[in-house]
Amino acid sequence: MGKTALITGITGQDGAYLARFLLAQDYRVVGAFRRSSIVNVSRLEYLGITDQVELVPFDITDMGNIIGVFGKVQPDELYNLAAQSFVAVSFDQPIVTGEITGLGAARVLEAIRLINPKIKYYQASSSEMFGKVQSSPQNEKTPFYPRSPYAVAKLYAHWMTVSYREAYNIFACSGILFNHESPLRGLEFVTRKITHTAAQIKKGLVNQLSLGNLDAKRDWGHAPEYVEAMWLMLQQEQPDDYVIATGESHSVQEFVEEAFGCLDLDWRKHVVVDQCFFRPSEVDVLMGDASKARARLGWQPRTSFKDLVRLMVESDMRVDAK
Ligand code: NDP
Ligand code: GDR
Repeated sequence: MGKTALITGITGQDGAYLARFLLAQDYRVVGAFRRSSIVNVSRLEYLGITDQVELVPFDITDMGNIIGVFGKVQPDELYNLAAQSFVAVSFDQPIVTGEITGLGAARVLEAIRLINPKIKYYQASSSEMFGKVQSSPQNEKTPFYPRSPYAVAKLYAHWMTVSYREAYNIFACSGILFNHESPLRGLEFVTRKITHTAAQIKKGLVNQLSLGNLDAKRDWGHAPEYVEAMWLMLQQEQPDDYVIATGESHSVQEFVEEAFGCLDLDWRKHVVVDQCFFRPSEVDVLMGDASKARARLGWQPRTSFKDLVRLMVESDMRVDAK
């Protein structure tokens, strides 16, 4: 058995794909999950890896729990993916978002400093930190301008990562990942909401898809490729921060057109715009420049926009909601 990796947020989209990737690299993978009345390991089940991952109860808001888990697991690498990750909800729950998404990272970094500063740390930072973009495309040098409580919390976690690297020499990396999607994406995010509902319409189960801002543009990539970049960052000689993106930007409407097109459906007959899905402040357009990752990590995206939409639609035609 090789190194030990501890993944917070193991029950999420990226946690599942990262666990699969690390298992294939012969890692011992420990997944830290939040205790609830029903523990949802459906994504690990979907990938057929539940039995290969050691699961430990973990809550990123509880410092004692974090210290206990790190002491017991003794990880070589720590991937901090746990977050309240839905931007829309962060406007309704700004404090809990700050506790989990912002201060959570600070607790994890502090536990690393106290228990074993040799643990390598990956922080799941976000293109949302660029928010109201100051220049385009966005790279590691682009100034940040967060536009939601989620983005503000992520920005705090990002700077704490940089700060612990510089102050305590911890091998801490911040991966500034642009949107990445898959059949395992949560149903509340716009891509999966579109592909899942389009499939439901095709199956005759529903007739309407309600969306918010169709003009928002995002740089959408394929999640399994993005978790590889997380690992690559921790294998370098020096810790650093990297933008991970495709370099292409498409609107929500383009995603809708593509998804409905895959099913020979006329989207205009089914899509309605509902103000309730608009956000108090919006991120209008994001487009990443991942040339540093390409040069230093040898990382590049492999799935085109059209192929991403199609693989999600096809998956949603095969199965029901996860
Ligand atoms: P998900 O929302 O699918 O997963 C989030 C994970 O965090 C879940 O496992 C969730 O557990 C866990 N979590 C939430 N609160 C706590 C808590 N208090 N203690 C412990 N665990 C908790 O996110 P993704 O997999 O899509 O994203 C992974 C990370 O990357 C997140 O930090 C996200 O903000 C960030 N990110 C994601 C991008 C994307 O496009 N997907 C882009 C850039 C950054 P539970 O199942 O119990 O809710
Ligand atoms: P985002 O993803 O906010 O970019 O955050 P989301 O899919 O929620 O929204 C993308 C864009 O689509 C617009 N939109 C809608 N969004 C949702 N969820 N539902 C709708 O009905 C709808 N209609 C239009 C939004 O306004 C927005 O402009 C994701 C999360 O994974 C974050 O955790 C991560 O950090 C960023 O991606 C990068």
